[in-house]
Formats: sequence, structure tokens, C-alpha cells
Amino acid sequence: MNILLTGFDPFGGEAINPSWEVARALNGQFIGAAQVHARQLPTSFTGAPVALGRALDALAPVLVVALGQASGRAEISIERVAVNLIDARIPDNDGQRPLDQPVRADAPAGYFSTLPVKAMRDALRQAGHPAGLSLTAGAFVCNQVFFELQHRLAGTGVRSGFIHLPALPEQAAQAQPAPPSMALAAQVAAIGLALAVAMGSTSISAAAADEGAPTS
Ligand code: PCA
Repeated sequence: MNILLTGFDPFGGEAINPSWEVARALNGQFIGAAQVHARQLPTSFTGAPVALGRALDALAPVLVVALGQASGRAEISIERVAVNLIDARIPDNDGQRPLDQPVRADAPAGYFSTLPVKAMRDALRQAGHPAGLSLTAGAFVCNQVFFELQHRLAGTGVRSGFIHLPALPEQAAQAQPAPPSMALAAQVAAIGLALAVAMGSTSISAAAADEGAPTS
């Protein structure tokens, strides 16, 4: 069983993106018998849906969580709804800045996350991670990927959704006043736990648990 965990390449002139750093740190880990596969998506309106589609086709995942950076947010931000709108506030990594366009002209206005968002938030908070629910993933590439993901998996029963992450401390240090940030190790631990909760488990580990075998 495969879990797809995506992150983005750096964008907006930055040198690092926490979403990819977190995804690649969890690559290869197991929740029960399900293994995490990290894939990088380009911060590109044309490239990201193609890369996402390829990863979905190749892995046939049982769970998909897409990660993105949301500078300025202080918590692990579990998105609830993807909206059928692109309205780029800055150019993407191809220099494209589409305005007031649908993600898909033939699709509904929005899709809800199919992740257990409140159970994830509560588990994160209980473990000491600042976490909250969000009603907007913006109108940039993250929301586009979230919308594409929900559209492609609608009706399949495969759980999927999007989580925005705070900046890393080294990113925050470059700005005045410094925006909120969270250390990479804390972000990795939080997303590992979030994945486990989404799989109905309590932990993530480096080795596969043989769930079919008797325990005694
Ligand atoms: N964050 C951007 C796109 C890539 C990323 O990590 C966003 O929030 O849309």
C-alpha cells in the first residue's frame, strides 16, 4: 500500500520550501504496511497538475496528503476546502500569473477535504503541535493542486487533502519583522502524526509493521 505525500519546490525567490523538506524527510516511512512516497511538485500552474497526475497513476495510493508553504501562518494548517479558482498574487516559477480563472471549467465550485481534519487537528494539539483548520488554501498553485487532487479522487474512497506549513526559522530570519516559523523537526513530527491519524493509526515508523501476523 502506498501513501503519496507531495511537497513543492521553492518559489517566490526563496531558497527552500518546508513542504518539500518535510515530505522528503518522511519518504520511505511506514504506517502499518503502508509506505510513504514523497514526490516534489513544481510551483507551476502548468507543471504541478501533470506531476500530480503522474504520481497518482504510478502509485495508486490509499492516502494522499499534499503539503505547501504558507508564510505568515503560525500553525500546521489543515485545509478544509479547495476552490475552483486561480488568482495568482505572484508569478509562479514559470513566470505565469493567471488571474480569475477556474482550475477546471467543467468542475464544481469546490471540494471538501476527505481527510479526518478534526481528528488530525485534535491529535496534533494533544501531542503539543500548534495546529488548526483553515477555510482557504488561497488561489495560487497550492489551491490548484488541492482542487485537482480532490477532483481526480472524487468518488474513489481514497482519502486526500492539503496541509499548509509555516515557514522554517531560516526563512523567517531573512524578513523584518520576522514572520512566525516552526522548526523542521517539529513539522516532520507533526505531519508524520497527521498521516498516521489519517490512516487510522497512532504512529509512523522506519519499518513495516506486519499487520497480518498474530501479536503473541
Ligand atoms: N505554497 C504556495 C505554492 C507552493 C507552496 O509551497 C501556495 O500556497 O499556493
